[in-house]
Amino acid sequence: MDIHKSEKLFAEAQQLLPGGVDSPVRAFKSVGGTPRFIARAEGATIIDVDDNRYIDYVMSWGPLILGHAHAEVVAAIRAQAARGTSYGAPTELEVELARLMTQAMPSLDMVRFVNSGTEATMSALRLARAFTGRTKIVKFEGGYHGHADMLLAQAGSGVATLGIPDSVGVPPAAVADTLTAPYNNLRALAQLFEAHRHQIAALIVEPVAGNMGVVPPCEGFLQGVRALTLEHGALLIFDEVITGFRVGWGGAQGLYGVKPDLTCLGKIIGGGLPVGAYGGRREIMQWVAPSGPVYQAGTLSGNPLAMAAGLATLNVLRRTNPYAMLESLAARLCEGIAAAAEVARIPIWQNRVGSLFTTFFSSGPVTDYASAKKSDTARYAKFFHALLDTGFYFAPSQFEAGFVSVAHSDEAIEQTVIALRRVF
Ligand code: KE4
Repeated sequence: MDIHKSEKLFAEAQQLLPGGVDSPVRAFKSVGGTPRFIARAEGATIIDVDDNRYIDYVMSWGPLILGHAHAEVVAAIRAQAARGTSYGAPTELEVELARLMTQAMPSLDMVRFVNSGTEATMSALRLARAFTGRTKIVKFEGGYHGHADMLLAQAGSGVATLGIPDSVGVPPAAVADTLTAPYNNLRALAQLFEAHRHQIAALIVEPVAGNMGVVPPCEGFLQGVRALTLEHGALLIFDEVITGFRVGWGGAQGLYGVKPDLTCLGKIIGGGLPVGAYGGRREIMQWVAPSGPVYQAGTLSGNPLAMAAGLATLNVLRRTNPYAMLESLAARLCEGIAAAAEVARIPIWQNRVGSLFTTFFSSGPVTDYASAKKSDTARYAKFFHALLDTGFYFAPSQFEAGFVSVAHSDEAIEQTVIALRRVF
């Protein structure tokens, strides 16, 4: 495969951008090799600057549930751009998108739009601390909620990918109030709450973990977390940046029937443009400036161009309800992966929730960060490159999620399954 233009661009990029990228996981550090510079994309296909085509299972890390360059999304962006991209003033689009989201998720009385998942989680935690008057927060080992200082404690995603214990530059004081517990372990969590009675403002959790690779909640785990937070007067924050509108129209809270106090969203609600949001119970959200004393602001928050892309995306999802189709496409893919690995007698463990999946090169079950980290990341790197070299773009890290979109046809899945037999 000729990738000389990517190689040339990567050399140039590394002079101008740290690691040649604008987000660490894109640099292929954990799998090695040269990241592909993408020229254009359509449907489930991305095309690099050397004109190599790939069936894409990263899909911009989740936003593109409808596929790349979906006609209705592109049309909405074009039309809005011609009317202006940002006014720094309220628009009807924000009201429309907020209404759609609050209808989809009953726990959302109100929302505030921001520009990324990171902004959403850091704002939600500031709000939770203000509302409860407490300072400690709880997250799970391997959970990733963006790169705000207080959340870079035993984080997943790129922090796990790069194997850095936590980020330097985060002063100990910034994480002094951040407590961590193992995911899917209610006993450890109960002990943590007991040891810090009346001090914990909130617990933030990925209801389906996506940043240690995909790790679903064990039976009763989310219900147990909900009960513990209620018992101890702490707010429950669902970080649904990945799962929101991904695992169902009502997100993971709809799928598992657990109602959080606050929810963080991103990715799909921006349809590929920068949008994050946090929202929840009216009595809590009223504390957010200017209706309340919790300050949070943003020049481009709720900008009409991004709102138009998010609105178009959610409107198509609501109209077409593609979740059953996404489920069967992803199930076919994972069955194909399992069959190919079986024939090659290579031990893998797969976790999948709807169109969200990860193939762990692990001989045992992966139910938390400790077990995820036992995966053979060198083998994963070989798997990744063998697929990449034959035109299939999987996540360039064992500790990330894979994504199937509406644009992944039966043929695309079939081609992938056939390639997987060779790859294994
Ligand atoms: P952003 O600030 O990257 O928009 O969102 C942060 C975030 C928050 N919560 C969850 C559950 C997330 O998965 C993320 C971001 N996800 C990563 C992929 N694991 C984004 C990709 C990247 O970092 O380049």
